[in-house]
Amino acid sequence: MTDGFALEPIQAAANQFAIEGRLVSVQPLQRGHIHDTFVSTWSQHDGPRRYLHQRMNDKVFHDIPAVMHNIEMVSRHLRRKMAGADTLDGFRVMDLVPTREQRSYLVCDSGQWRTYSFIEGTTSQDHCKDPQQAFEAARAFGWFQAQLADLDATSLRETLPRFFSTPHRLQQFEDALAEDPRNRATGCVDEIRFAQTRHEMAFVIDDLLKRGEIPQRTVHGDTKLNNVLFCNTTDQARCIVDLDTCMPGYALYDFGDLVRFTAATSDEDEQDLDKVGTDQTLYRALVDGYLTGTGGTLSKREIELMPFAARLVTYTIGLRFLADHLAGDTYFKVHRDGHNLDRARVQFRMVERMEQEAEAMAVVAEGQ
Ligand code: GN1
Ligand code: MG
Repeated sequence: MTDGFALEPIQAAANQFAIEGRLVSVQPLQRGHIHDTFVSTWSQHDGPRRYLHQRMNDKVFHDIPAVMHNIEMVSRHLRRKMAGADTLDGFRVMDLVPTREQRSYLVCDSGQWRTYSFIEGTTSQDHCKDPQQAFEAARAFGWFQAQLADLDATSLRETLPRFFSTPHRLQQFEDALAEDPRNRATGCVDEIRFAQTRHEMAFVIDDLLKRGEIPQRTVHGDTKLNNVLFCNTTDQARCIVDLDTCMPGYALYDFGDLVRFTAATSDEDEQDLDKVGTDQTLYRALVDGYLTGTGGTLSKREIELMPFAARLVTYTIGLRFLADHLAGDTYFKVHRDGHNLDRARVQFRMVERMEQEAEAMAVVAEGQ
């Protein structure tokens, strides 16, 4: 057993992928709230090599073929632009390792698995160390989105319907509250009230999209800092990972999620709410990095909405955590009692802090 996982099924799955050499070891990687992730080391003719394996969560992603289809479409699009080179503007693309039967993922008794080559010489970070790193992360996600502007959006499947829609998240929260299957509502009256008093905010972006005032774009959809791989020697962003939620959405979702996570002064599940807030220096670095990365592709309206998006996405993720707490923790992995409620509290406190700092967070767009 390793961290609660039986080793044998993981090794058996890893051995089904077209990897040369002998499997030496496999270890769990604590990453994300959805999939189970492991790193394996193989002894190959030219030395050891590492791979990353993920058992995909099919309770969250009901249509794994569609998820894999999207990842392949996006990777192929980027690779076409690379025209045989190893990198594009200094960025690499994750290599999916096929199964021994030449499929992009494996279906076996222990679940549905995919494998990537590990990009050596890089690391991912859970905490932002300085403004330069924030700038780099934002530049990378902005670059990524700009590269997807000429990808035919109809080629992507909507793997999680209305994933980015705050009105939809509000409805899911209201449904969980109405059902209250674990009788948890009485234990989170303040959080429920917080969610409900801000419900008007939920409709702003969807209305702008409907009226065509901001464009729909293909977005990454999960722009946590730890979804960027940084070069160990130069500290530059080298690769964007976790393409699970690459779908049509709105650009500002990616920016908002970046602020929520990367500029946070605390962990996402911090229990001491006095520590929660948004670091304004990191926030400015994220604005600059994102504007640099998107390279002039954002409209004036989008740029002006950047601080609002930070608040909205933080509120939206808070709604999702609270809804899952009420529903009995069926979506996000939890590691302690009340974990989702703690996460929701952090998001809501962060929204409150951003409301207080709205003026300082304003972004002025130049020109049209
Ligand atoms: C989930 O598991 P991870 O970290 O890749 C979630 C995101 C949330 C995030 C909150 C498919 O992402 O949408 O923003 O947790 N992914 C899915 O930490 O729901
Ligand atoms: Mg993710």
